[in-house]
Amino acid sequence: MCNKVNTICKRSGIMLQNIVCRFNHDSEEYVSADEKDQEAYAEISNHYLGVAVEGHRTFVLQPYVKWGKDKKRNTSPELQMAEAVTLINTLSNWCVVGAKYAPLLSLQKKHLLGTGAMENLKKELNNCENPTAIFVSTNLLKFIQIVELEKILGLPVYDRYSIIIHIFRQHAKSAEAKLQVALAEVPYIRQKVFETCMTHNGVINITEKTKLMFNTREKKLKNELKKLKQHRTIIRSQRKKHGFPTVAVVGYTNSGKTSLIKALTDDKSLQPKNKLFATLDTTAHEGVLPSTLKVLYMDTIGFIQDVPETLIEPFVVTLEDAMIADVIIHIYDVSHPDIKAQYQHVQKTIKPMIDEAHPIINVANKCDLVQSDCIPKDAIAVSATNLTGIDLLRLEIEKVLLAVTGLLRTRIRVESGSPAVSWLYKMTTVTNAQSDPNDAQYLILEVLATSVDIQKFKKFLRQ
Ligand SMILES: Nc1nc2c(ncn2[C@@H]2O[C@H](COP(=O)(O)OP(=O)(O)OP(=O)(O)O)[C@@H](O)[C@H]2O)c(=O)[nH]1
Ligand SMILES: [Mg+2]
Repeated sequence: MCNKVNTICKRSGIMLQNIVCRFNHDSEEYVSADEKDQEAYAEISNHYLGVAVEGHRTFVLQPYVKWGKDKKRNTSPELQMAEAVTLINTLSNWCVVGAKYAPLLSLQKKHLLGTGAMENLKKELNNCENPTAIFVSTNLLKFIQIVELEKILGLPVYDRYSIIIHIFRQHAKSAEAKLQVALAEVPYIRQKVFETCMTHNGVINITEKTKLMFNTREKKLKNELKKLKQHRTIIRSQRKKHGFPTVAVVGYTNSGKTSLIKALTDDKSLQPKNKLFATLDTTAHEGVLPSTLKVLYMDTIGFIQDVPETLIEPFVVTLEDAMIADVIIHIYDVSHPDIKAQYQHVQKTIKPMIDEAHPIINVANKCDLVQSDCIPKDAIAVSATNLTGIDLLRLEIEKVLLAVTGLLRTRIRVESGSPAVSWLYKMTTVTNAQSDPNDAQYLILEVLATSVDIQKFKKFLRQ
């Protein structure tokens, strides 16, 4: 349920100047102690990002550029609007009470809209039932645009960056995700403070101490993340040592990554949700392939279009970690009307993280919602919720994995109960064991092992 909140335009009034000036110039009080720095930062952060917990009755404004280089060609304003509405509905206690398209020539104008369009917007807001906020669905508004819109419309204004930060904040559970969210918001706040302190001839009137405060915060968060990353690297090398091949599942947000891993592993702890960015952490889940080979599936944060790079940068580091997996599954929602733009966005984002030969399996998920002729030829059709195509996908994963990891199927005859049997069970994947029909004292084991494993086994036998 949406709470009605005070619609006083907080960002454009005296309060803003007070906070920024205090932050910027009362240096001794604010930069001397770490704790005070954090307090000051929290105050500024709340101020610029707005408060989300109480919820908002939101009016969504979807701007789009009609022509020129900024026109988006692989999607449509309707599809962008649908995503904007989903973003708002993802936030607890937020709902959409009205929506409007804004065809523009550029997104750079001080008031964003022309005079006529602004008057129309005001009328629509008046006809709306108690709107308490406006979401302008563009990646990043300039501070002056936010201030002007708030002044004219009398409601707090959010852009995609700030809305996604609020979603991240609500969904971050682990220490790492919380640090990543904290880091992701710093560039936003810093830019807004800088823009606030810009004189009309474009000079940023800001003290070195203020700059230092942002840099220090950023550095501290990065260091803490680095420590967590080192820990993850150790875990990863242990995984490698124990020979678990890894499969990273990547894709647009809400495409069904978590559902797919749940279907492949039957891991009850996984909770797919009909929300954007339900998953923020990269987590590993054990599954078994048809040959009994054990494999680790990595669940990852979803992608989204039209957000500034600084917002996802802290998460890219974790994503890059997942991308060293032996195989990558790119899953997409084949029933989504914006499938083309979503697919291209994910491909474009992962490309710099992997080399060209890296094996990728395309999975067209939610095939239960479309006709079979809608499935692209180069993809495996799957329904993660009703398990269609999951067995076929497992076979494909195994085929690709065996090819990239150099694992070979080998039959080895060993004496039953001998140390050689234990060695093979410990060091390789035994997929089948039968007693030798010619001599019951012996076993014939089918194993998956690399040529290096086989050399090691031969050495072991010679000892
Ligand atoms: N009809 C249908 N719905 C599906 C299928 N797979 C997933 N869903 C639904 O799609 C929604 C999103 O699923 P998730 O598995 O959480 O998607 P995700 O990609 O992990 O999403 P994020 O972590 O938020 O990026 C949930 O409501 C699922 O029940 C499918 O094959 N068919
Ligand atoms: Mg998920």
